[in-house]
Amino acid sequence: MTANTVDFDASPNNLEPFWMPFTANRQFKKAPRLLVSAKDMHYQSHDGRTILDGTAGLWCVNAGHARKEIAEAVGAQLTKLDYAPAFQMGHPAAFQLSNKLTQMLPEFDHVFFANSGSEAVDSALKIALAYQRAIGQGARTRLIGRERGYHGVGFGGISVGGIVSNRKVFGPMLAGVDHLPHTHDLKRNAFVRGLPEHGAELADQLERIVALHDASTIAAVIVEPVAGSTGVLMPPKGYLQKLRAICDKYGILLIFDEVITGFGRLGASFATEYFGVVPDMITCAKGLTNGVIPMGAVFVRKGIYDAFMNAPENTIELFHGYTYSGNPAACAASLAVLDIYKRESLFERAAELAPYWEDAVHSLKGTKHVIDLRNLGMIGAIELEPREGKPTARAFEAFLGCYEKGVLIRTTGDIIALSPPLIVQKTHIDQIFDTIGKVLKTIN
Ligand code: PXG
Ligand code: PLP
Repeated sequence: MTANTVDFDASPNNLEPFWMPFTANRQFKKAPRLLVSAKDMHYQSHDGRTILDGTAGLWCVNAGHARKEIAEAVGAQLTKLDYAPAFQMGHPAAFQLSNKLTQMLPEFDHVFFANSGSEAVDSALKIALAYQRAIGQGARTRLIGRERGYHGVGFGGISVGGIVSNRKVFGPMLAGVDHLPHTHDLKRNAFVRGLPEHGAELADQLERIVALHDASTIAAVIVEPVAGSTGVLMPPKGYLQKLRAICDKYGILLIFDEVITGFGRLGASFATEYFGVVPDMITCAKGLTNGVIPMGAVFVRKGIYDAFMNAPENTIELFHGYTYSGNPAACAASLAVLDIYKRESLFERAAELAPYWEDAVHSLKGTKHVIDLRNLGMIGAIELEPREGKPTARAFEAFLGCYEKGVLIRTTGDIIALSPPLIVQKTHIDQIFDTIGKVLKTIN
């Protein structure tokens, strides 16, 4: 090697240069957990162990790991057309995918592509502002999120989001944002199966926000139909319907962030179908490609796109987009996984398994440290009593304990969140909850 060449193979096993996302880097690098291969419901770790995936990666591998059909479709796409400019040019797969996606949700007639959930959220917020302006409501610039909401990590997403640690060190963020209260209420709703009975009235807080700022200043409300990242909070019965009614009353757009609930997680295509509540926009990502190629998307309800189409035909209607909007390989992955979802009826399968899953979640009632159990579709949550003076420590020990015993779970704060691939078998479900139950008994 001469002085001015770089040896790209130097120290390939040095863990240091990678600044890992949402990770305790120093702790991890002292005792790393590397996943080196995956198939269907299982990972293999670098130290040769088989790990059952209780979390579909990060809520994204809904059709299970290493699906051959997806790999082949992506490979074929890369060989045929690797990349096409996204602005003022097109390629067939992006149009094909938009058609397939809008067929899934008849009230929505256009799709905007991004590369992650965070970008989908930023795109939706920008479309909301631009739409209000396009219909002569340009004073509507306020965006309303919710406490404990997670909408990714862009400045738009953390502004409307409500997770304190994701916001507090990043300055003032977007101006003119306000937040609804969260709906978590252990006093009234602990250990409820499915949707909580109490709390629909919390949607009326939107009336107070409207009274404070005036409806004429509010562009959109964004919520997760089921809050995932914050630790799985189900909407109280009637809550989403009330939000929809209040938004309608005041001309406010309603955005459902379905990055987690989209593509079968609840045993329906999307939460909008599951709850029978139709928002004005839906953001999605994750299950859109089975997680294998980054992609996000925004569905817009009929009429929204049309409102942008009034200027002369040679004008760009929306000054927004990404180098990789509708990336060919991502489109190919998505088309292939949509085929799998349909062919294997995975959304229906999730609905059929949901009662078994519910019983398995609630079988942990009475287990040491457990203060609440929650479930909906193929989502489960186990809330632990935080260790005195050391919040999150107990749940992280449970995570490590389960990993040691060959089950991947996910923790956030002192809540264990579970979301297996939708190909999960009953024996896997038993293994997940047996393991968690055993581990909880052994930790302090
Ligand atoms: N909105 C919602 C509702 C999400 O759940 C995002 C936006 C952002 O997506 P991207 O692709 O930018 O990460 C998400 C992502 C967890 C966990 O452990 C959840 C997410 C991401 C990573 C971890 O709960 N959700
Ligand atoms: N930064 C610079 C300097 C760029 O040229 C671009 C895109 O051309 C971006 C950021 C945005 O990148 P992307 O389109 O991948 O979001």
